[in-house]
Amino acid sequence: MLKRSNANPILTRRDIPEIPGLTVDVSSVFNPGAVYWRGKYYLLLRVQTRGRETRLLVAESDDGERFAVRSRVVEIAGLADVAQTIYHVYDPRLTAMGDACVHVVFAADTDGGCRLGIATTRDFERFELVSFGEDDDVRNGVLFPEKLNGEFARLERPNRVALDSGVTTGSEIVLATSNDLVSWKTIGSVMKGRWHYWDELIGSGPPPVKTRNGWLHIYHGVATHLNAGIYQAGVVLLDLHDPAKVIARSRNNILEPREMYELVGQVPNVVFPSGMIVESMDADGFARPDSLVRLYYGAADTVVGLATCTVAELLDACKES
Ligand code: BMA
Repeated sequence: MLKRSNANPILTRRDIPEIPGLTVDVSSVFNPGAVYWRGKYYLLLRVQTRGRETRLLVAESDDGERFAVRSRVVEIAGLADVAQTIYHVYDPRLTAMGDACVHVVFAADTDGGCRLGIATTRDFERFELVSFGEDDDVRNGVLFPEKLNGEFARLERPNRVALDSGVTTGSEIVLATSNDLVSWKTIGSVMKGRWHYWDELIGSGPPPVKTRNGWLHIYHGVATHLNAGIYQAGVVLLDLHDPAKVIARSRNNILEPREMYELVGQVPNVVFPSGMIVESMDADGFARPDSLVRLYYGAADTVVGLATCTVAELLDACKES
């Protein structure tokens, strides 16, 4: 159903400009956040150096497929003041709050585990820290594009499953709400991994998109029973008024590693959906069923891929049970 772009991978390490001391002969670029904002497509890229340090870089485009990467590393004002030692800032997810601003929800590795931070930009030049989580080990945070029942809402994935490799991951997505984007309260479970099937471990992909049928949400699932983990994408439909309620969930994955650049790389067998741009919304802000969807994903933790479909196709995939 999802069609890969003929230009895939749309970004590789060769597209990353050399910034002395910061991005020289980098190893990889993957897991981008994506948004269409004031007439342009933006990606916020996770770039990894040969020192295995992580940098965020902005890429922009007029057509959603050919991106130019800016020769500047994103700095988040205020992040240096956080009391915890931050090793990596990565996997940013972008949410436009109407025309006012774009929020970035990012993961950050600290000594105490993974934290979620939120930064805001109005121009993709300056990014300012809004909040940084204190003690929850959590990843894959995505913000809804509007307040729900008067509050900000986000999906997040607590890290509670310890793998033999020493990595802590998770198999549940929960809903949290906040008045100020700073203190978050967990409301409850949204969905859990399905053991023995394609999505044993799960985490949100891009932020949910509003349709007349519900919040359309693409997530990643990991099959752990096949020796090494396989990362795939799936889709779920959440209730418009109570997004902790799942209306329908895809039985099959909708994108899995098949192309060489998805099968081979720093981490083999990974498609990691992280950005989703819906072309056409109606006057009330709902995605049109016939609208084109652009899904941006990291492939094998090495390059960026693009795949397209329509909103209606994603809704159909949810119903298949
Ligand atoms: C997850 C995250 C992602 C990564 C994926 C595959 O746990 O760390 O950033 O793409 O693993 O390695």
